Amino acid sequence: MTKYMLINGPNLNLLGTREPEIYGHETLNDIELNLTAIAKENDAELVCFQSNAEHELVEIVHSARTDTNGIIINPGALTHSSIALRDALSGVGVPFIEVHISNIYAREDFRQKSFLSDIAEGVISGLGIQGYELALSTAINKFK
Ligand code: CA2
Repeated sequence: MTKYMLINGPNLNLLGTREPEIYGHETLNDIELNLTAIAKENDAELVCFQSNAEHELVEIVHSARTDTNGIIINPGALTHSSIALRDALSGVGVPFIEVHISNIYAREDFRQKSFLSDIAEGVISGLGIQGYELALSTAINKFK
């Protein structure tokens, strides 16, 4: 059975509670349940993980090294700052898709630099939470 990981970074546990005009009304739990169902329909396993701590995100990426076919990651604000997360993703060699709910290129200047995009298989930004579904379907089809 193929296995995928959904990783969400800092503050994404707040989805659905504030700033709905930017991040929508759905909670992280809604997203995780929906994606888990999509994975199951495709005979795949999905491991969901969220943390506000950079080191925990690095550790979960390391744990994907031996048995995970692909990673879908919204690194939150660490997108714009974390060389450690970049090195972890590059170090494990597991293909990943970077997802952003908002269009980071239509926001503040500091959001327009990603430390991950150039080593990602692909980037989805600005399609709302549908971006996660598109990323998972692509991962299931592409990373076997
Ligand atoms: O658009 C995205 O998905 C982001 O990765 C979200 C990050 C932001 O720092 C990135 O630049 C773009 C922030 C996540 C914060 O999520 C919240 C959700 C609800 C309420 C408050 C924050």
